[in-house]
Amino acid sequence: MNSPHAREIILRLFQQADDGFVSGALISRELGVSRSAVWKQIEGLRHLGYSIQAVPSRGYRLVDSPDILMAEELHAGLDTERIGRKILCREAVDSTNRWAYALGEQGGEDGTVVIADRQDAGKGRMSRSWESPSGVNLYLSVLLRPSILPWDAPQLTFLSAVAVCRAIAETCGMMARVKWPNDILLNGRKVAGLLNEMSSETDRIRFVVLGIGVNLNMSAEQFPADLRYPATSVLLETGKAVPRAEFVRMLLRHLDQLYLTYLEHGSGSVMAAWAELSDLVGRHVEVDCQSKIVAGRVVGFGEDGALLLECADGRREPILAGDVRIVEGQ
Ligand code: BT5
Repeated sequence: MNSPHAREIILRLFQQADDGFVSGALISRELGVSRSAVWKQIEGLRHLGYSIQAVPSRGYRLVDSPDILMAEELHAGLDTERIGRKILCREAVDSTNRWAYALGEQGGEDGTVVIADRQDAGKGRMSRSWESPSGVNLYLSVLLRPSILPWDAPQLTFLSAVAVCRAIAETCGMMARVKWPNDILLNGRKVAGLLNEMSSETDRIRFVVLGIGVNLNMSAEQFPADLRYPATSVLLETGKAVPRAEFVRMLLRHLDQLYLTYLEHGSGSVMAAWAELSDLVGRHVEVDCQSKIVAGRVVGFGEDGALLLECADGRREPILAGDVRIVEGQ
């Protein structure tokens, strides 16, 4: 048995142990290897930063886990149906979206999740960049092959947004808000960004990549000074560090539940959940659509995820992409 698979089994046994102890005999039985081979695997885990106590006649006990993102550990506690059946982790990549996109082109499986500890060229929308220091945050992309029409794909951004808000709420009890189209705000500051990319033919999706970046434990000094929008991390808002592996599992569970509902029942419930997390309806905004700026009052969101604006002349304009600025005092 290879080491990653053995480590996954041992970490799962620790999670399932009632009193925290797992006997060497049980591990050796589950792995089908000798007691000395078990000891070697335990040493391997210690080497990765896991603190494991060995007590004669009781066995091994996991005292502390390092805050690393390792596929075996993420897998060990995961019970999703579609998303995360395969998880790949790397220490550094240019961009997890690029990595997932390349996997998509090579025939990668639906539901594959890729995670990096650091991105050297993290991507935002419209060729902008995403600050991605190591050891503190989450940079994750999911490869999906949904049988939906290409023009429905933007709905998946709303699905990611709801999943991120739910995972943040479960982690720290704070309700994040969504800002159309792809920002997640905590106390009015950007805590996460989403970037979905797609490969399609005229009326068929080959695959979609859901890119999710969440600032979990980033410190104030790690943010560059020239951000477009005030930014924050969960740690900065709550004073508590987030164990990243736990957060990933929660996020994948929410994504999986929402995705299954979406595939079975359509976008209705996802869009309704998203609209509840948005406080834009009724606000006066200006939307920078690159080629033009459109001003108006937000009256709702279309099923395709468009922002519906009522302009000064009474005209209703659906906007599919752009950057929103709330115009105060109207
Ligand atoms: C986004 O773009 O918000 C989408 C970000 C998506 C990042 C994820 S990480 C995993 C996956 N792999 C990737 O390569 N990307 C995805 P946009 O709305 O264009 O916002 C980008 C702007 O936010 C930048 O121009 C900065 O001003 C600001 N920014 C950059 N890094 C930030 C950070 N870590 N936190 C908050 N704001 C940031």
